[in-house]
Amino acid sequence: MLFIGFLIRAGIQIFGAYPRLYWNDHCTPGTEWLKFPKRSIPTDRPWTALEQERDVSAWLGQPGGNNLGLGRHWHFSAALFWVLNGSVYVALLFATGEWQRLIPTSWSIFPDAWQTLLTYLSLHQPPPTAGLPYDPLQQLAYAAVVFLLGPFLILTGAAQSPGIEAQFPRYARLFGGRQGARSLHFLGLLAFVVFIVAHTFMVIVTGFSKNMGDIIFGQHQTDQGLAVIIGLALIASILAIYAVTAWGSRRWPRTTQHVLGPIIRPLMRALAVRTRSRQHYPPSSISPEFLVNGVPPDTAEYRRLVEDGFSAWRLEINGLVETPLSLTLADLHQMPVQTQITKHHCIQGWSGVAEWGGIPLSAILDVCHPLPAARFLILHSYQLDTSGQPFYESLDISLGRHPQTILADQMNGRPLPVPHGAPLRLRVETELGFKMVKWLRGIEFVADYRDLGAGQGGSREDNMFYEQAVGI
Ligand SMILES: Nc1nc2c(c(=O)[nH]1)N[C@H]1C(S)=C(S)[C@@H](COP(=O)(O)O)O[C@H]1N2
Ligand SMILES: [Mo]
Repeated sequence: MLFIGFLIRAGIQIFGAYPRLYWNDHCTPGTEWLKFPKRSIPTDRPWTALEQERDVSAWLGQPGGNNLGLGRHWHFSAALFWVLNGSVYVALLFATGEWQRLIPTSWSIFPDAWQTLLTYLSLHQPPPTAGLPYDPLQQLAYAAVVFLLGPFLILTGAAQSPGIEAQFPRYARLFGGRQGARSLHFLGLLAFVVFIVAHTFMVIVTGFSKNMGDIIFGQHQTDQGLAVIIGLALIASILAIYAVTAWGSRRWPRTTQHVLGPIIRPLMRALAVRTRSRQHYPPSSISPEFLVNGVPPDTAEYRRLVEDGFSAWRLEINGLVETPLSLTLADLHQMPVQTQITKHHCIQGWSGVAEWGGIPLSAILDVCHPLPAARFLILHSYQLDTSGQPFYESLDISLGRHPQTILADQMNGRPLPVPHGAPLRLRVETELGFKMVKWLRGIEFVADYRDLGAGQGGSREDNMFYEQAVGI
């Protein structure tokens, strides 16, 4: 109960970051099958996907407000404990023979469950199945939740990981793609809520104190009063835990990031850093409209660069390298070019497919020769973040050698447009979009990112409490 409540609450929080559901991975405005609020997007001015984030009430969301980063920390930490807890439960079911409570052994369960439903609807209480504590409808519902709905949520959750989809592009397709997986994951959440409401209702109306005895002590012959007290106290404690953790997260977001971060980090890093992108989508899957996040740099310096066609632009490569470089676009065009058609996953939840062309980062590493002490690349942008500081992100140096990590100056066969990061932006295809710094100014090699900004590994980690390596 504790973990599924965290999962549902934090799931609603995450949904609020992009409250639109699609069955196509382009997320073309107007093609959503569900959206909140109904108000549509501006047509009279450029807009960014970030404007579609919605505040979530703390009654519903964990931790409430506009808090995607912390919502993800809660969702993924709870998911780990929920899966661990569920695995122990299922292992014990089979180790003890108790699986027979849940798994029906005869097809007659379906007509029997239907009869049970009719009995309930006629406001009578059906008898439990002989030898079992549950009636057929109950058994079927429990079996479906434990063995179908639970795994379904795990599978559709995993299908939303950019790391998993990059390495196994066909996996997400089983669910209709990235957005299909997100839509199904949302419907799974609704199914869980319906089950919880119906289950709670039945516990109350079919003999509350007797049922509490069965739930708490495994019998209802004695101590029903005590079972009710313990049961209600447990429910009250769980609700109090949600309230206190939601409030605490909003009050001390950095502390929350530091407490929950280490729990989810090994998985996040494994999916972001250890997976290899092997995406080769056909040109026909390129999105007609690719959404934008981040507003182009609004500085005189950048405007001058745009005006003279980026001829004065340089990519400065420095820090812990043997050979610092200062590269013009013409220098970059001397290097080997790579194109790739890949799927972009924004942390908010939207996606899009485009063809990117540019220089493999590994080619740059081969020329600048990072020193052994260099463990991270810092990508610096011309753009100022919402905090007023230059946008930056860090990347594990090992990712620089991944096959589809490139510095792109081409999009869909044309020079990179300004909204998408002209003249040069990063593509790192196993991670979420915010790592792919646009309007690049330079790359700095460092031993640690803790001395930069607020020390969390990038602008979004510093200001929005995201993780540094984001394979989910
Ligand atoms: N400099 C800079 N780079 C940025 C951002 C930003 O705000 N500033 N937004 C990031 C986010 S959140 C995403 S999803 C992608 C979006 O890339 P696109 O605008 O080409 O779709 O760029 C990333 N790179
Ligand atoms: Mo994003």
